[in-house]
Amino acid sequence: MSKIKILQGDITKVDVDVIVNAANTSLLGGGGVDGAIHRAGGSQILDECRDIRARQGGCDPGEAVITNAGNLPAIKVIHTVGPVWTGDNEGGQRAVLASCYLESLKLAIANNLKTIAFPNISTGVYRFPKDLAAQTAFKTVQDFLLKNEVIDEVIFVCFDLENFNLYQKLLDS
Ligand code: AR6
Repeated sequence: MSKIKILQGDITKVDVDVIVNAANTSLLGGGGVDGAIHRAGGSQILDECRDIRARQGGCDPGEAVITNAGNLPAIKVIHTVGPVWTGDNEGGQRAVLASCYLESLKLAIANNLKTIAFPNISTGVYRFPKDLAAQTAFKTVQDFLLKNEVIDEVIFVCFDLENFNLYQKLLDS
């Protein structure tokens, strides 16, 4: 059975070991899924993001950092920063997006977290084309799971129907 699942809904409600946040380089919160996670999780998450900023500055695109999950059902939140789409993959944005998924999975394993939920990173405010983002995310996770047996479950949590349908097609193929 596949370890990859898809869901349509709100990632803040998903009961897994770790949920991933589509943050920005400041780590200080924002709109979209970032705003939803900070609102639902409470101030503990922002406090820890501030500590990380004090230690290492923010978080570069394609990198990931981890905090506790405050009031969320998950144990931890991994904050990763997706690429801003500027057209034509000119800045290697596809590789940066793949790196978001890969670094998040590695960080989950390093923290002994075995079930992980991802939002559709960069497909909101950062305007990454949804089909290209879905292909990139799905392939990166699929390849990772072939080589790493530690992760038990990866859930792609799609907020909108368009993304859900794209992931459904990838899962069926
Ligand atoms: N649960 C799951 N997915 C969600 C939720 C939710 N509660 N809310 C929105 N989405 P975005 P980005 C979906 O804009 O494009 C923030 O301000 C949304 O429909 O949240 O990576 C950050 O601070 C879309 O498919 O993130 C950054 O400044 C996906 O999450 C910037 O936005 C990502 O949309 C990051 O932009």
